[in-house]
Amino acid sequence: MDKNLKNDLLIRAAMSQPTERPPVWMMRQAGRFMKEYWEIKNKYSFLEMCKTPEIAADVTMLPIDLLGVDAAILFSDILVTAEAMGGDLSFEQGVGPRFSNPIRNAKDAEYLNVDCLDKLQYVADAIRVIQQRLDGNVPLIGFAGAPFTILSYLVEGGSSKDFKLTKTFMNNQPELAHSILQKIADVTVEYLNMQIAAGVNALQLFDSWALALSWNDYHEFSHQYNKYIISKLNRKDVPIISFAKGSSVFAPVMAEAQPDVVSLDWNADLLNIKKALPSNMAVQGNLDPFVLYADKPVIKKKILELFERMRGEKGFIFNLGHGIMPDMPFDNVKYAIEVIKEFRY
Ligand code: 1CP
Repeated sequence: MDKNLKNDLLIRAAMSQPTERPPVWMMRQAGRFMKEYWEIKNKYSFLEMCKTPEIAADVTMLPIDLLGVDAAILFSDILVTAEAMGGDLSFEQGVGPRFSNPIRNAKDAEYLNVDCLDKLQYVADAIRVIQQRLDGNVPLIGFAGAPFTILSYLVEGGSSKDFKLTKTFMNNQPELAHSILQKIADVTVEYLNMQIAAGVNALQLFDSWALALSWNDYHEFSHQYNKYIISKLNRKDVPIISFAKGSSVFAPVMAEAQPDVVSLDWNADLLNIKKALPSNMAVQGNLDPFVLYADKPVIKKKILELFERMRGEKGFIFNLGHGIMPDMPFDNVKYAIEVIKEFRY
């Protein structure tokens, strides 16, 4: 554990050590629900923000300075690995990510380049600037997208509701799908090890769309690559959080990949899940993010319900089951964090 951290709650909880209260951070905490984000975003494109270390650091620091969360998360996106491999990525306002060169067959996939770590150096640079700014106050979480989730964007050419093209691609061209997944996995190993070398204190692997997969397909097209990645990280004292949305049914399989923390959404009872996992494996989650639209007494009640359920458990990190929505009232998010920070086991 990094002895230089002034607040190491997240690291202790991730390592299943005792904490005086659950640590809190929220997915998409460095984003669009803050007017301070828009003051920066109005001047730059999203990718410019990610690729300019000083700006990425400014945005990463917003939730630390304005909300007082227990961890910072690098301002970037899961799709930067696919871009470095050759995907022609843009982010359109209100539409989301788009690849203009989607992959539907072997010829389309020819552009994919695994030797691309140099194109991601800006992330290592951003991590170093952020760590200077954080000055040991709270840990910094680095991250990457899991191969299946990245593949889905490359095949669909953007976001998808039903993953029809991705599933048809995997069903009809499984060998090609596997060769691409392996390439993404190899880049992700190098990329996350680069983040560790640059100084992140924890890592999260986002398999946001694993929920689309059947039990067998999850094993074949997602789990084995996540396991491969986690097994190849120079993790030393850097805990690894494995996140999937809508996937509590996969939690025991996620645990087989041996992350330090399994992060789940709100479908599951977190305590029941924790009891089903190895005893030294922590859990992260799992408040329904839509609770943050409710009145403050409701927000407080739902947070305390979760905390009472988890009372006495080592290895629990508070998070939402998925990200903060862009139109969530800032005041409610801030209030939730105050409630969490006042709680004591
Ligand atoms: O959490 C944070 O605040 C840190 C930064 C971060 C992270 C961890 C961003 C900034 N994106 C991500 C991960 C990410 N990106 C995921 C995994 C987590 C999740 O499930 O939400 C996914 C699926 C993406 C893909 C993505 N990036 C989308 C589409 C989501 C979908 O429905 O398909 C979108 C809209 C983005 C853009 C993006 N990424 C991040 C921000 C702040 C934005 C908005 C850019 C803008 O201001 O226009």
